[in-house]
Amino acid sequence: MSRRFVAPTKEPIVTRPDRIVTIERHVLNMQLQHPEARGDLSKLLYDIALTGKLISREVNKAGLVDILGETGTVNVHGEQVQKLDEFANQCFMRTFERGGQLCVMASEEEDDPIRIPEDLDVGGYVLLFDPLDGSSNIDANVSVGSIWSIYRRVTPSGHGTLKDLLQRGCEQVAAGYVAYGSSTMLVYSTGAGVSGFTLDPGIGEFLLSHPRIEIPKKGKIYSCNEGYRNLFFDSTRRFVEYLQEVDPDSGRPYSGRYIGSMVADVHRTLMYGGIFMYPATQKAPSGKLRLMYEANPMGYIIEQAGGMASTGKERILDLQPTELHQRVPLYMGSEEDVKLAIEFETGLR
Ligand code: P6P
Repeated sequence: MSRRFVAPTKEPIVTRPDRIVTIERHVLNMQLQHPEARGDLSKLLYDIALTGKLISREVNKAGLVDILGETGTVNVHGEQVQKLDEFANQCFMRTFERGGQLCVMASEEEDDPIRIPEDLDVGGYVLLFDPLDGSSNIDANVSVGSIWSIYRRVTPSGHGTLKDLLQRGCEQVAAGYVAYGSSTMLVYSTGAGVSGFTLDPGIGEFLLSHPRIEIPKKGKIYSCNEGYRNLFFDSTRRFVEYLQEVDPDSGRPYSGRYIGSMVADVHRTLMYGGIFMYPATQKAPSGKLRLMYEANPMGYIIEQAGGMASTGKERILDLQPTELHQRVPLYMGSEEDVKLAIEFETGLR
């Protein structure tokens, strides 16, 4: 008679190092901790994983198939839309419009809110996404990523509106990203810490590889585009110069690392510590990165991992959005490093 498997420990399955945990199993275990949950958020997260697999497959063969090059169209920000951008955008829209969990969506690639087709069901959640962030790097085979943010709707019923979309980042119920790099990683949080999954393309599963990601309280890496140094405001320039001073007792000089792809730069910051910053400049007083589908979801992940995400003056997740594609200066990463940046940007240093 076969012996029943006796678990070697009562540790929850999602953190037991001796088990292979798929993201679907992880999501289900998280749901089971909320008896009131009906499973709609779980279905959304399953579809995030599906979308990540579909986009990963295309990104990883981009060099082989004539999918590179540009569609010749331009998005709302005046940027050339790469074919992979459009493929990723369509992947998100087609996957999520059919699920029945959303009342409205918004994409970096779409000027206006994305309405759920009339013949399909609407639900109680809202999704905002950047389908393929960093896409200007695709032709150079640099890591790119998808960023997504999920809220509960605030309007009572029917199709969602801008009011459902323009919520503060602290109201997010889930957020995360898929990094298409040396491996494809899905990193997400539903408010109880950050978990990372690595795609095994051989079986098409995201497997739990980083059960609980926590960012170091202080790092040794700063990340910004120093090509704009002469456009930085004085406070920003002085902060960067401070990090570059030689003072071994305080761990300076920091190393400079900048990939130019937000998902890659933030993922490195999450894993190693330090600070990623895209500050306001004299040319772009609101910075470049978008609040709703870049700063808020990445800031949520960084905070859930024990870090901080600030505009240099206030918490990003406290900002009340006014426009769908609004930009925001951002400093995110290790708590001590972001606090130091705030001291410079608020004139305390
Ligand atoms: P810059 C990519 O185009 C992107 O939106 C982010 O992924 C990245 O962090 C930033 O812009 C890079 O901008 O001005 O340094 O090229």
